[in-house]
Amino acid sequence: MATNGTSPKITLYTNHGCPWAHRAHITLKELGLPYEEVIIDLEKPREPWYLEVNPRGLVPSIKYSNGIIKDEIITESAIVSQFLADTHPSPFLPASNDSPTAALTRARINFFVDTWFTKANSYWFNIMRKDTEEEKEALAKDFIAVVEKEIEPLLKDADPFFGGSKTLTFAEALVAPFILRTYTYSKHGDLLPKSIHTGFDKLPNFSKWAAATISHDSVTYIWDEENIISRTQARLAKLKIQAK
Ligand SMILES: N[C@@H](CCC(=O)N[C@@H](CS)C(=O)NCC(=O)O)C(=O)O
Repeated sequence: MATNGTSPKITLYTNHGCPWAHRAHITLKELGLPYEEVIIDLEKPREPWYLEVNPRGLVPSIKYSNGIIKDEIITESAIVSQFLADTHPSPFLPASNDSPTAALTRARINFFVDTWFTKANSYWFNIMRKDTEEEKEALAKDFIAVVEKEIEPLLKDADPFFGGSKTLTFAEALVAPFILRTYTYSKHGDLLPKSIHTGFDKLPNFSKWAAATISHDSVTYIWDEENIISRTQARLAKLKIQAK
């Protein structure tokens, strides 16, 4: 069993518009860990002090102390979330020696997250970048087909969360920021075709799981929908101009 030492002191370097940083917010909230946040302005070049924290200049990063560990910096969203979950074992991500089936639970979660990111996640951003409605609709169809083939079967026992869990898990923490953006951009504004959420609604396992996930308090508490939609519209317009 990992040792927690005394209660931790955590600083999260973040930006509320970043889906990768959103993973760390969900994890911290779900584990019930208090933290201080430092917002990094991603519109400006990173200041030298932040490049000392994270030489890659990306968010999220954390600084973590617990009486045994002193002011250690951890970077990369999946590693940050994994570190927090492993240091504070709970049903969110059981420690591998917690029970005879815990290692299997972890393997299933890892496979689900891997499947979302290797098979499905790139679609929504690629769809947004297409110029015509026809191109967007064609790729949206492929996206729905991939989710139906690859993701829907992995959610057969979701109740409502991954693997039959009644509470949010590490699987949701890593994918929820992207599911939330996909639904939001398809339902509101003009970033993604409406056919995406109507297509997803026809997938019984996925739609039930996604509805529970994207309405969960740990997922929504830093979410500022209007601001994120308008920033994404501006970023996309800039990318399209650069591509010409
Ligand atoms: N692989 C990184 C990706 C993090 C990332 O791309 N963060 C973006 C914001 S969403 C960032 O910090 N970008 C800095 C920049 O664009 O200058 C992770 O998972 O933490």
